[in-house]
Amino acid sequence: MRSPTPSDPYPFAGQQLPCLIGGEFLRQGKAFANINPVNGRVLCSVTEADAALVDRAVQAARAALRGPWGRMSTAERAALLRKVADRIEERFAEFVSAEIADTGKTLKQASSLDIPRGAANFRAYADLALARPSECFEMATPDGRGALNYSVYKPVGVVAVIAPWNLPFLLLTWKLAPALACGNTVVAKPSEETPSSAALLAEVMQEVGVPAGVFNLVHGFGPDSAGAALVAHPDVNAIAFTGESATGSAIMKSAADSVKALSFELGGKNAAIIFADADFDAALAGTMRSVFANTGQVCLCSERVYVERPVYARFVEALARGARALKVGGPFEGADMGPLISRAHRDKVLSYYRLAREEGAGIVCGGGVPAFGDERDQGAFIEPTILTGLPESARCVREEIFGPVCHVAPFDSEEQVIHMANDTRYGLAAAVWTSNLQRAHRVARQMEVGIAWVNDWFLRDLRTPFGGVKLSGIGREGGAHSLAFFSEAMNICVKL
Ligand code: NAD
Ligand code: 6OD
Repeated sequence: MRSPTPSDPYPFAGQQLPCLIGGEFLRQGKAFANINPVNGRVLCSVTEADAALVDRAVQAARAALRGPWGRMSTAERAALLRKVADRIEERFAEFVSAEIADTGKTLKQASSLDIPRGAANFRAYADLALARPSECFEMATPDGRGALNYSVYKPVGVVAVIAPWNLPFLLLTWKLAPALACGNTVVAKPSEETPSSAALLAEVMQEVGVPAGVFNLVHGFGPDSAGAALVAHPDVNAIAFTGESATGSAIMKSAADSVKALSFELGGKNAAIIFADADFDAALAGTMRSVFANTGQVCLCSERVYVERPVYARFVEALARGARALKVGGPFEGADMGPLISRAHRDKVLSYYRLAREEGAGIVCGGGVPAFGDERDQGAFIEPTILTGLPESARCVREEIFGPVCHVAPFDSEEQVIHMANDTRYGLAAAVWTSNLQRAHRVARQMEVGIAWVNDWFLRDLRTPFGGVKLSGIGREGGAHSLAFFSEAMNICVKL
């Protein structure tokens, strides 16, 4: 798989990205601009689906359930999903180009995480769907009747997949692949900030022969646009959504009228806990990653770092040294950190940098915007930032910022840090750094989150449950959990 070079063009330069509905690429109605966050330039325009186009997409998906897709065996569907993965790899450079153009993320990350995970998602769910066991219960009643109960798994129907902009391809395919593997048809809506990798995927679906209407793609915004129309549509059976907690809440209200099944992966305010007995260098490198990866725009990022007092000062100093050494720049500059997704998001993150000062934080490093003296000054770059000295009640310690920033606080006991880490309305992820095995298990288990890493961060096995508690989500995906959400289990009871 070849990574793109600066001479590889953005695949959709000067074009209008279409929606894909019932096997037809459609460019009609309104369009909006797709902006490159590295320099503020327009990359392409994007067809915005209105309620009528969303309705066509849902009807196409409904019709496709009754077509060849509905009659295919799991093995035939799995074979098609593997072809999708193969084709993503054949067009790897284009996918990476599309992803880095929309997000400005580093070439290294897009080539090693975002796009490979997209292909891996399709392969993983092809395998998992094929290997799915069925339950069987033999029963006998006291009056001598007997029966054999077995379970069959049917598609839920038309699934809406709504994705955010931070890991666009990884997160879209994370839901799309199991939805298709289970025999559903899908109307997908990527974020308005990141339409390009989804647009390429639409081409790939056509190229490998996924039947018309099985995968439909609509572009647009949330409120008063494609997103809101999709989640309110009465013919959508289930919604798999990743995004902000507030958006999840709005979607839940809208979906309530037609009682849709919901799976939500939402925001986080995740803690990293570093005990004094941790391997210092490993904890430092892991925390650098967990705070600054993808410019802090990963729902799993650590925005609260708790360090045991004996190593606190040394850890803060080393983290600040690491943050100052991060090279900030565009995808092809060998940078460690790209821009934020947009100027609007940068305004939000900068408002938290200002708020931190007002709340009395020490700004150990960063806190502003880098100056390049070239076109990148029109982009959405921001400095990696480390805060200290805030009370646990400060808004900067409680609210999700979603940027390259963390607050570092000392702690004195295991009991205290468990309380601090759990004292949040979110509950997505935690990272615990210690060389004491018993403490590792004890503390990890007490984290009120969906996933706790011990001595690592963002190490993923796609068979494991993934999701959040409290404001961080509803339900679990991953492995058998995704298969369960995207299927209707049915019991057949045969009298013996
Ligand atoms: P967002 O909620 O603003 O948007 C996500 C998607 O929802 C976009 O496609 C958007 O157009 C759509 N949308 C917005 N309002 C809608 C509405 N009313 N009806 C239907 N669709 C609507 O989120 P974002 O800013 O794109 O992403 C960042 C957020 O996502 C952060 O809060 C982050 O923590 C969260 N996130 C969570 C996970 C997880 O796995 N838990 C993963 C990635 C991102
Ligand atoms: O790795 C995954 O499967 C996953 N859903 C990651 C989410 C990352 C959030 O930004």
